[in-house]
Amino acid sequence: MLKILGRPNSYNVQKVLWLLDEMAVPFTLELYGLDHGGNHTAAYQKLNPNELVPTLIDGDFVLWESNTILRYLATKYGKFLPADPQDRARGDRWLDWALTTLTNAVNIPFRELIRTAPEKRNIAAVKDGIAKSNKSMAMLDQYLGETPYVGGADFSIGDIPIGILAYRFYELPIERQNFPNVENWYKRLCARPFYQQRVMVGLS
Ligand SMILES: N[C@@H](CCC(=O)N[C@@H](CS)C(=O)NCC(=O)O)C(=O)O
Repeated sequence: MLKILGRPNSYNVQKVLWLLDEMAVPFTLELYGLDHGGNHTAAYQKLNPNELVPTLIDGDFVLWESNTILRYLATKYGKFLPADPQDRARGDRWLDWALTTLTNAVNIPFRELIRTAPEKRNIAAVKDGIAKSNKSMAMLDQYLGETPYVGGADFSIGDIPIGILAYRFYELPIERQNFPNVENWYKRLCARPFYQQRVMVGLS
C-alpha cells in the first residue's frame, strides 16, 4: 500500500492526501514534520534529503516534491489529468504558478498570523503578503472567467495547490478584494467532500 510521510495540517501534504482521497486510492499516513518531528533524522534524510514533508513511498519507489507527487499519482492512476494536451498544459501551468507565485504570497500572512506569536509578527511582511495575494488572485480571477477549472471543463490536479491556498486566503483575517470568478470556483471546491475533509479543517 502507498505510504505518505507528513502531517495533515501541511499545505504540501494536504495536496497529496486530497488527491488520493479523490482517486479512492488506499494509503497509510505516517506522521512526520513540525510537532511530530522525525524529518531531521538520517533515516528520513535518506528518503528525502530536503528533510521536508511530504514523502511518498510506493513499494521501492520514493518521491518528494508535492507537485511532482501529484503528477505521478494522476499519471499512474489515470485520473484528474485533462486528456487534451493544451488543457493539460494549462492546468500544469497553475501547478508551477502556485510554487513560484501564490505560495509565497499567501503563506507569508499565514505563517505570520497563524504560526507566529503576536509579539513576534512581522507586520510589514504581512502587508506585503496580503498585497501580493490580492494581486495574484486578480490574475487567477481573470483566467477563471474563461474556464470553470484551470485545466478546462473538469477538476484536475492543477486546481489542487491553488485550491488549498484559496482556502487559506479566504480563511485568514486579511483584507480581500472581490474576485467573483475565483469565488465561484472556490464554491465548487467547497462542495467536494474530500476538500472539506482534507483542506477545510481550520488553519493551524
Ligand atoms: N517544495 C516542497 C516543499 C515542502 C515543504 O516546504 N514542506 C513543509 C510543510 S508545508 C515542511 O516540511 N516543513 C517542515 C516541517 O513540517 O517540519 C514540496 O512541495 O514538497
